[in-house]
Amino acid sequence: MRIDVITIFPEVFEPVFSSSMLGRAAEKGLVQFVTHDLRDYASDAHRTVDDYPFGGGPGMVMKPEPFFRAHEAVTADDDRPATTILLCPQGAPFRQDTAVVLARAERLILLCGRYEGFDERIRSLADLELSIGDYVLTGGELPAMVVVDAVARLVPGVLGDASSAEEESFSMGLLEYPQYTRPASYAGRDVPDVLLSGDHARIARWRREQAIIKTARRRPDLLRDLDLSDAERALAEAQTHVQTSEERT
Ligand code: 9WO
Repeated sequence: MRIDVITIFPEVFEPVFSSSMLGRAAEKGLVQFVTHDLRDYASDAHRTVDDYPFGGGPGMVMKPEPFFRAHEAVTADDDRPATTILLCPQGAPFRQDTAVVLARAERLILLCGRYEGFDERIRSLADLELSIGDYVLTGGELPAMVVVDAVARLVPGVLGDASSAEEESFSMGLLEYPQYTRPASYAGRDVPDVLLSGDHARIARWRREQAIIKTARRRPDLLRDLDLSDAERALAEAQTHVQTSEERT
């Protein structure tokens, strides 16, 4: 997979793209990261990428020409078909299932904005507009890093242990079950006996039960579309009458 990022701050991606997981993926040739300075595609000596909004209003808007020229150049640099993504608060919610779909792409091109918004015509470059959450940031760079991190780790071979991506939070639509490591007793707080039992079937049942309980208490919205057995549904339903640990503090 090749991932291109078009931004006025290409340097902020450097430590992320060379960090442990993504850096190793790039060294192995599994993912190629290429950043592009949007200002290189501006047409004036001042390398201007923003301008005043027609109709008035606060702040500045990203000009269309630099993004169109940059996107044209980046697309033409490689024969493979690319999915272009614009990061903005108005985008579709980015979720684990979005990451799973994007991890199958041969190429991604991420468009990062700044200032108070994009000229609306820039949106036509994107196949997809994505939001990582309902808040406004100073730019699309941090969301782009979030998307790259979530997607790249799902590219086959990137994670050390392939099965950990399968089993983790959200892959079953549930929050993760409680996890423990040594010591078996810490400050008077013991690891649940079942995890020390060596009975793998019992451990699997306990983990699924705990995942359902945790999801029902914290994120009941995640349970509605899930395929639960009658017993599991009853277990989830019972949690709506139980205080969460957050509520007890
Ligand atoms: C800033 C602003 C200030 C005053 C009035 C209106 C305003 N709108 C904005 C704004 O939306 N700025 C954006 C900053 C323009 C596009 C890039 N920026 C951005 C992307 N902020 N937050 C995101 C983002 C992207 C994906 N997921 C969550 C947030």
